Amino acid sequence: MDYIKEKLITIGRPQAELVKKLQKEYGDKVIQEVTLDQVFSGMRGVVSLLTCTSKLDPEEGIRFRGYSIPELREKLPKLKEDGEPLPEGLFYLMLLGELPSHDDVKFLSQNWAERAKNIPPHVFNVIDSVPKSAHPMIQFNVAILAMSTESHFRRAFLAGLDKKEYWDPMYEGVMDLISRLPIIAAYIYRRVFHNEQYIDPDPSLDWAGNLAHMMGFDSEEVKRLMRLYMVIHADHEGGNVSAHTTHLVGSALSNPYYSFSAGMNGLAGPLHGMANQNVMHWLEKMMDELGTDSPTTEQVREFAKKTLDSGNVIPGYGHAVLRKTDPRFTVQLDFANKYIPDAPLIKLVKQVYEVVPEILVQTGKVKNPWPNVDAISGSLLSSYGITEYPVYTMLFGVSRALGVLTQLIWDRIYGLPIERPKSQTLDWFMEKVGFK
Ligand code: FCX
Repeated sequence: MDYIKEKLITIGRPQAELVKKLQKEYGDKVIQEVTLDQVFSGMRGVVSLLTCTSKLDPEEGIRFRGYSIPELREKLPKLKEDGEPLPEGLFYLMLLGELPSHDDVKFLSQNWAERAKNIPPHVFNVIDSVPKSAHPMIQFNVAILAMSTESHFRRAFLAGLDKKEYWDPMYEGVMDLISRLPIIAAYIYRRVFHNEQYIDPDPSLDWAGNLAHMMGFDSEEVKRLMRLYMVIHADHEGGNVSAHTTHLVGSALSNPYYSFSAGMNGLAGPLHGMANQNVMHWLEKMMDELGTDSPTTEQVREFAKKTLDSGNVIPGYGHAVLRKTDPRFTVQLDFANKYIPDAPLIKLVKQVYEVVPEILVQTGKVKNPWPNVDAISGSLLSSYGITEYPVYTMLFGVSRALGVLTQLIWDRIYGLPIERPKSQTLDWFMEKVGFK
């Protein structure tokens, strides 16, 4: 057993006991009242999930096991003093609830590089059988499903493993899956956009650095950006579509591949992870229609208004929980201001930021007029040469694996049951509220 796994269960067993005790002794305590409005507006604010990896504050943004993004950038191990933290360190923090050392992070980089060596050939055959024109998220997802032939969890379940031990094969599957996603994503990227000129992994590199390398970007600058991208997209507490779906499907004791694949189908929706690609389409359409790469701020304002008037959302703006500018947006803007202050796309992102919040406020209905993570991530990638928009959501997905799959291990440590909320008919709701 590797030492991280040993540490996990040493921490996990008492936590699982605590959850059981809490439920047994306080199970009948009322924690919240739910209004009809909450049910009809997508369960906003309804507390119904136990998530340990991260927590989202509407004003302050995401905290991973209590640490904000600026704190993580300071405290998580980096390869170089002026670099970005390694996503391996964030995984360690989310899994074990404590900050890793340099050695812990090195162990994970090496462990994942080793595990990534054994992707079965049929996974690549499955990708190759899908047309290249299919969206990368389709190719990514069929590959994830195809990898489930390797599921430790399914094998252990069929062999009759005691359910208290389910966390163990789940951990193994999650580690395998996370280790392999960069190879899969880079394969799809090179297949679709670089004429199948594949690049072998370099096992001496870190997980995100290796992804940049296999995509064909070997500069330290792109690797640094990739590390940042992989850290900030990793988790956003439990109720967002990709996290909730992964957890829900996992609650049926589906293996990590099935569960994560389900989450990725949710990430591919335009109101969730696909927004990063749609922001780029929106900016491109603006430049096309205006016939210039550098529109005036007034032109940007008019274009945004036109988008709203035509009944469309402005991608990259708004959020179901956040009520301030997303710190994941801010950290990317700081990064751009530091390293590529003159990039034309970043200038455009800033112009949009200048005018869109005010326009959204004027609608009188948008609860959060501020930018989210997707408002800038594509422009940043594009400014560094990763210009192929359709891969942006897939890269988001590679990162999201870190959080949602860590939580899946914890779900099995806690021994959480199959999820089954209650639904009601319209008549029931009408009667309940006394509708006449
Ligand atoms: N542009 C135009 N209208 C918007 C808007 C936007 N950016 N954001 C919200 N609205 C509208 C909603 O469509 C809704 O209109 P309706 O009453 O006519 O149906 C109204 O404002 C109230 O919605 P609100 O409560 O503020 O927002 P929701 O919680 O329902 O939705 C999302 C949140 C994120 C889905 C919404 O703000 C949106 O569609 N944004 C654009 C897409 C986007 O950027 N998604 C990425 C989000 C996130 F960061 C991620 O998951 O990656």
